[in-house]
Amino acid sequence: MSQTQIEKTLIVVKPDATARGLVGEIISRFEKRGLKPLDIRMQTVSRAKAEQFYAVHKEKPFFGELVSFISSGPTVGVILEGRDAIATVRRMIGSTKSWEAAPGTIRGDYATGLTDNAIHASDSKESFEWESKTYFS
Ligand code: FUP
Repeated sequence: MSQTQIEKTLIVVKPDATARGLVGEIISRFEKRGLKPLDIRMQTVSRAKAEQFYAVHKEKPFFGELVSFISSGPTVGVILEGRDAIATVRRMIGSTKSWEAAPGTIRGDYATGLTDNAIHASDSKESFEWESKTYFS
């Protein structure tokens, strides 16, 4: 049949989207696509946890803004499992910059900015391992 494999990924609904009441809508899209939630947690992450979570970006000029934003309010992290989950979810969330994200993607439908772009999703197995360990710690 196909070459794809069952894998896990992490999505985090960001504070802009939780504030706007989009948690159910966003998780529902993944469920309808056949991605199964395995674990879920709502939390306002501390600055320290946010810095760990985004450690890969620590040298970037936007690091401070990113950390402040993600720790500014409630987030919802979900571990999803499904066929080719990492790439499938990345396609579903759309481009990082909300104004470039295609309609029909989560960012294309709901995101309003660059830092406040509604959702995070792991972009590789390595980032999934690090991010899920950090988020659920
Ligand atoms: P993505 O994996 O699509 O979330 O995007 P990146 O890993 O490139 O960026 C991580 C986060 O930093 C994104 F959610 C958006 C944010 N960002 C900024 O706030 N400013 C920038 O100039 C670039 C990215």
